[in-house]
Amino acid sequence: MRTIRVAAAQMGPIQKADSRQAVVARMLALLDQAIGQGCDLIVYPELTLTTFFPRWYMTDQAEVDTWFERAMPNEATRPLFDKAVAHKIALSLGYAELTEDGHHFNTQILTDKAGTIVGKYRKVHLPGHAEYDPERAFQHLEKRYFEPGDLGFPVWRALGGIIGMAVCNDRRWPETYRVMGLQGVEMIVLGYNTPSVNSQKAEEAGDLRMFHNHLVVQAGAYQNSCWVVSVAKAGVEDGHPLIAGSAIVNPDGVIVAQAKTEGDELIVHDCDLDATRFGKETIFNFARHRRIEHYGLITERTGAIPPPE
Ligand code: CDV
Repeated sequence: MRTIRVAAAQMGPIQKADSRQAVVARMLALLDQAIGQGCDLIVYPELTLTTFFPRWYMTDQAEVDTWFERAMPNEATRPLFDKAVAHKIALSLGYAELTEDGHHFNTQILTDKAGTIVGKYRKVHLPGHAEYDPERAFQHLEKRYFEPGDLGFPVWRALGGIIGMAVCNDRRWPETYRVMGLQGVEMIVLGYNTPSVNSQKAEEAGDLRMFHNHLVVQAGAYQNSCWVVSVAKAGVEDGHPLIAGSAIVNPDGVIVAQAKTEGDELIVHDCDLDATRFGKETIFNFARHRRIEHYGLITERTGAIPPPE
């Protein structure tokens, strides 16, 4: 058995006025729990350090940049890295990244147990819009504040396995999982901030949104025979509710641990990476069964074009 004891560190709401230091204090409390339970890896959600700021329309780039991190670790997150290193636990954490040459990404990182960043992923599938949209009940301006990730979907040999990352909306796209599946991924860690309400369809039920949340990660895990650790930022942020439902999914697509609250909550599971083998060697043995001669449209075409009438 190659087991990673993983902790999914769901975060409750973070208000606009909350400081990075206050958030990191909450993250440290979850880290303490994970250390107490002997975890190898703790996974925090998308944009862990701040409120989900893309819901706010801003025109002043200097103001926008206050939501971004120019270095990782930095002064605010150093205590997290220091504690993780002292207790030999790996971290995965989402944050808004501002690069030295001025690029903006929605980023997730993975450290090893020595605190070295061994993996960086930048969100590819940015949902929402770039300009103020008066038709929506609230804004979702990721396309305004971030550039699409420029690193693809890499995987890393870490913690004795093959690990990949994704960020929120990426989890809804089968391509995300398959590109990593084609690199033999054994565990995908991801975080999300998913509004409980559809800004363009008020009547969409919260239950349906939770169903979709789980459907996509369960399908991705099963179809690629890997573990998926899916971690929410949840609860009501400045009047805007986010779904919870953080889950750890096994390679059969079954949820083996799920958060019960909408607050800061740790869920833990021993993930045996060897449990990915059976699916990878049988029904999802890609080398034996895939038919790439029929998949060309996937990379040739972006939008759907129905056949002529
Ligand atoms: N942060 C996100 O990427 N949220 C999207 C919402 C807008 C649908 C999600 O896929 O959950």
